[in-house]
Parts: sequence; structure tokens; C-alpha cells
Amino acid sequence: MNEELLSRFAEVLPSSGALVLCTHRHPDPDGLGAIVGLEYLLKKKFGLESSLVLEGRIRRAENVAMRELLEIEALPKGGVDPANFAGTLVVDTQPCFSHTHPPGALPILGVIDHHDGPKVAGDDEAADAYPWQWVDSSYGATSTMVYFLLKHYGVVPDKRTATALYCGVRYDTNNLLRGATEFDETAFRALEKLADRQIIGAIDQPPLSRKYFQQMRVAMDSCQDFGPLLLTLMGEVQSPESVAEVADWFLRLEGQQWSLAGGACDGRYQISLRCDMADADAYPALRFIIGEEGACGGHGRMAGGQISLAEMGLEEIQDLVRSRAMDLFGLQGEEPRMLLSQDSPASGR
Ligand SMILES: [Mn+2]
Repeated sequence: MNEELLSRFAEVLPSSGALVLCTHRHPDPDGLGAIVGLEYLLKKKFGLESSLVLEGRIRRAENVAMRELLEIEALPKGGVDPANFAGTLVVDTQPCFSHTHPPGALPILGVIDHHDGPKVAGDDEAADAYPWQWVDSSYGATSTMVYFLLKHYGVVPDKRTATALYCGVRYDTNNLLRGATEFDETAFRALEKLADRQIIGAIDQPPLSRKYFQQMRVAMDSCQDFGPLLLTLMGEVQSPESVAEVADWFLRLEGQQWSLAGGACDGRYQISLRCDMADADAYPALRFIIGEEGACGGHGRMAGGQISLAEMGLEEIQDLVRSRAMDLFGLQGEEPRMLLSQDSPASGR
């Protein structure tokens, strides 16, 4: 942990006033957790108010429940009056990522993120891009980094903040099973003791809409089994999160190694790639599959990205993704089996 870097965070903050906190479009529990954690730190330690700006609807049931139960209120994106704020802090993403659009009229004062991407720590250009930047992919969650930032400044999270940060750590690391380091484990254990168990339970098992089950039926009907790869290229989907959810879900098929899912939503073809092998690196794999046509980011065994539907048609994008995935996994000429076809083995392969 670079304590000197953490100390310098205080230097970029205004002496009074308010900040905007934001994350990537369609925020996930880690982005929300990191925002709530920072909001608390700014208030408690520095006496600064902050307003959250969330871009894109939150539709995954767990994320909706987290937002409602923790009463995470946000300004509409167009509702930021630059006169009221000194600057912006960006969490769980980087301003250069295509799915991230901080309010334009405000300076970006700081960035906290654990994703690899176009610019990462160590990149000279990135190091000077903003007054303060803590980008380190050796953390499984940005919420872990925010936990350590609170700790550095001697601030103990209250119950709501601890619950939000805990959700962030556990969802991004899948309960410390995915890409978690000793830092994530330390944060997880400490936050677990402080978090609200009733709320954690309710976020874990939220009510699911009928649409959810309809979407899963479409996914099951679309899933092609290539052996080392499950490929689920859907058409229009209900939310970008459902693409990630489908990729996660099929990864649970026994013996599976990679799960790639895609679906069209909000003018973009969303793509999620997952792998269940310990040392797999999903980001370069998805970077290859998306190529110059789109943008992506990722961490460890998970990566996500999108290709705009403005210039390419849905089928054209699906063909491109399929063909690059076949190239990458050495599956050219392989005949897929539909996951649910009658001749699929009931178990094993
Ligand atoms: Mn994250």
C-alpha cells in the first residue's frame, strides 16, 4: 500500500464546498460501494458535501435492492450545476473508458480504480492525467481501495457505509473467490463485522421480475456449446446487466472454462466474458474479440465491453464477435451444439 499516495489525496481536495462523485454507466455494487464510502470519508474527515451522479439505469435486481435499501440518492446527470461543485472524483472506472462520462464542466480531481484498461498505473501519461490517481489492478474491488483510504484517514465506516463497501468487495470478488488479494480479504473481514446483515441478505436474494425469467429463457435458447467456450449471442436484451448475468450464469456449467455473452441494449451491443480458470486474464481476450470496433475493460477472470450499433448492424456485430471468438479459442470449423439440444450430454462431456 502506497501510504504516501493515500496522503496526497487530501491535497487535491478543496477546503470547503462540494464534490461530484461518479462511476461508470450502469453502476454495479462495487461502483456504488466505492461512492458511498468516499461520500462518508469526505463528510467525516474533510467536512465536504458530495453529490452522486449515476449514469444509466440500474436494473439488475441485486443492484436495485442495494440502491433502495441503502437509500443511495443521486442527482440526474443533467442536474449538476457546475457553480455548486469544486470538482469530480471518479471511482471503479477511469474517465478515458468509453462507458464513463463525468459531468463535462467540472475538473476531475481524482480517480480510484482497479481495472486494467487503456491507461493503467505505471503509464507515464496516466500518472499525470489528473491531480490524484490511484489505479491498481492488484485489488479485487475498488471498494477495498476505498476501505483502505478510510482506514488511512482514521475513519471507521458507519453501518450503512460498511454495508455498501462490503457489497462492493463481495460482488466484485465473488466472496473472495475471484481475483481477491490479501487486501480484499482484510477489507471483507473488517466490513463484514460492521455491515447490516438483514440488508446484506435482502440484497442477496431480491425479488425477480417475470421479465428476468423471460430473459433467462432467451439466453438458454441462444447458448451454443463449443466445449471450452459457451457462446450466448442474444438480440435485444432488457438491460446491459443481464448480459453480464447470463455470462456469469453459464460459467457455472460443469467443466466450463469460458463464457461469452452478448446482447443489444441502449444502442450498443454489450459483451461480457468470464472464465473460471484461476490465472485467466479475460481483458486481453475480450480486447482481441472486440478489436477496433468497440471498447472494453476488465479485471482478472471478467471483462466487459461494447460495440456501438450506430455504425454496424446487430447481425454484423454478432458475426464479428463469433468469428473472432472462434479465432481466439482455435474453434474455426467446429460445429456448436445448442446447450439445450436433446443430444447434449446430461452431465459431463
Ligand atoms: Mn469494480
